[in-house]
Amino acid sequence: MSDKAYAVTPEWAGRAWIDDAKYQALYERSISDPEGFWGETGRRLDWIRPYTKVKDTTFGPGEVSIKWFEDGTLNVAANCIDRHLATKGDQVAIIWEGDDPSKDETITYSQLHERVCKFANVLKAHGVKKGDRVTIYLPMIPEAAYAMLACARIGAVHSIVFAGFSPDSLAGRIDDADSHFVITADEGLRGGKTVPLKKNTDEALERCTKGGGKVLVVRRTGNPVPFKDGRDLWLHDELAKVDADCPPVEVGAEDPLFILYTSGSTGKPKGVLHTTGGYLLYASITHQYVFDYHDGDIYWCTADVGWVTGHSYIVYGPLANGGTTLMFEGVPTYPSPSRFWDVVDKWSVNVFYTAPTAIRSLMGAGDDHVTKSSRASLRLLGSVGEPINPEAWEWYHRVVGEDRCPIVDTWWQTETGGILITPLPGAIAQKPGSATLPFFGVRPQLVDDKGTPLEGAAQGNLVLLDSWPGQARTLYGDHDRFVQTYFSTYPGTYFTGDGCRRDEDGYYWITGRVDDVINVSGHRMGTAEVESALVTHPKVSEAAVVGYPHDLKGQGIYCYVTLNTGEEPSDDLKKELVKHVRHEIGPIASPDIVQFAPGLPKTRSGKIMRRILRKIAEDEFSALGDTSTLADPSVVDDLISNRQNRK
Ligand code: 6R9
Repeated sequence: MSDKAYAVTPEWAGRAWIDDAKYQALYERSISDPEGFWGETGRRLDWIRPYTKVKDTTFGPGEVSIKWFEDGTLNVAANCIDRHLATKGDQVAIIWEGDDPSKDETITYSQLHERVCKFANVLKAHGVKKGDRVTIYLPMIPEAAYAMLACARIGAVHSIVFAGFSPDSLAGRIDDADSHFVITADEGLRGGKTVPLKKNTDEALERCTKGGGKVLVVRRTGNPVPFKDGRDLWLHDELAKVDADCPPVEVGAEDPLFILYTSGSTGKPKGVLHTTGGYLLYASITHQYVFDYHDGDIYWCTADVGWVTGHSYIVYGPLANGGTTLMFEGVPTYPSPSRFWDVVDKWSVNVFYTAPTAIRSLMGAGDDHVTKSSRASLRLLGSVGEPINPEAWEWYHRVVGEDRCPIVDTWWQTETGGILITPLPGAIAQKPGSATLPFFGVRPQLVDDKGTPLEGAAQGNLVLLDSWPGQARTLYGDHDRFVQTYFSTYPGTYFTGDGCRRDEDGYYWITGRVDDVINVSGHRMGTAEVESALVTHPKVSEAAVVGYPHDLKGQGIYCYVTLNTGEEPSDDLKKELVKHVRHEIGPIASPDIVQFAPGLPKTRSGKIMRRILRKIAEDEFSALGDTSTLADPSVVDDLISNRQNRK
């Protein structure tokens, strides 16, 4: 091995589903015979009508079309619940750990079945049908999982909007999905603070121009909230009116399961659409092999169901596998930075999956918070959402895992549905900071900016040469944008938007986004979204936003703002602009740095040269490169002398 590596221990090679020999053989097979490999693997799901076709996919050039198991039918809720009832009815499906450490609940598969059926009957009673889009704006409470599975049970398409998004963001997503049913809660509770979800929903619905309809409200905190008769419904009232008999609807493998909005290079979020059969199969197989999940294991993914990680690895993957999945309402630091490890001990968690930003912040809080817990139950650790720096990886390994637990650094995206590049813990030696090798069926390639393939050890742009079952099929209502965004940069391949290095051992090291997407605390954010929010402020004329390296968040948000003529820059105005962006998009989009700039560096054709802005934000202005194409090179001097991130 060319770098420091952590070999697979004999114990792991012996106990894991996949050891080195199996990885090699199955990977080979999955690439040389995808039809055969996935055709067999697809049988891990329960099909109503078994498929006869397996793979029908093309990445162009020209038409892009992705279909898996096209003529099969199934139901996702039946796969995640009903088929486990005979053997696992009394096994816990979901452990819910509240924000307040004294509040928790366990839900068995039988209970889950009853609750999801009743929930689905409430949806049906209010006219929700197969194919309808249902917007879910909920905190991390079991009802979020019930709502997802209830939609799946009746063939409705859920669109979850993270509970940290603003009313404006919510409204945009309700309208884009043309959704006429919203599920929310009176309030959320995180780190002891309430989040006004119902109030936000009311505001969002006032702004909607297309979507809207009924609002189903879960009572979470019980604090009084406004209620609109005829439109708003209390979940507990509605549940009292329905029974628990709700047969699962037969759904085509290529019928939509959910839409999930994610940031791209333009201001408008993209409605990534996932379908039923291939998605569930891929979530299920990756959950089993990557986390080496065995019956009886207690598995905890700390993500929120508002992100794709919560979809695939809190709800669909673990439940499809008949597992026990822990759902956590709170935050890593409440009531103290020991919270994660207290929860691990409380429920004897075996597999723990979190994000580098959380690891870095807990690392900063000091080892004592970790070492005072036992963590004896932990066997495997995971990381997702952004590149993990080797120091954080080593700390996670040594302090949290006591050198005993392998770490799976899993690279994937909202669009990929499930994990694509990752070590398998019984098969692949880990190198701190590398996502290592592709999962079955995944064909990564590095290309230079012209699209020329790079062989051997190299650095370039990461593309994928062929489809896998979990891949997104389109952007909701905008297939052209889907083709344009992912398949036109390097025709015939799926472009991930990530830069990547491959080392002498063939290991992949993701270096971060190469487009105008930044990754703040593991959350994807389009710089254009933040810019659009800034320019809606009455005093702002123009704005340019870039990412810069941030110790805890991975990347921070650096905003260059040009004010309207006559407006005076001030610290108060900076604060006001930060507040404005939080209000427009949500707290996850809080600018870290605002720099007032009388002018932005533009080419003669009016394009902002972000390369220069990035360098100045990084405090690396000695290496600005060629500035001769700028319309007015003198703006750069002002930007440098007023730079806000001096190291
Ligand atoms: C699952 C998820 C996707 C972007 C992706 C990449 C970054 C995710 C990573 C990682 C390095 C990892 N990313 N996992 N970078 N190592 N293990 O996060 O989906 O929110 O769509 O973000 O996140 O840049 O392109 P999503």
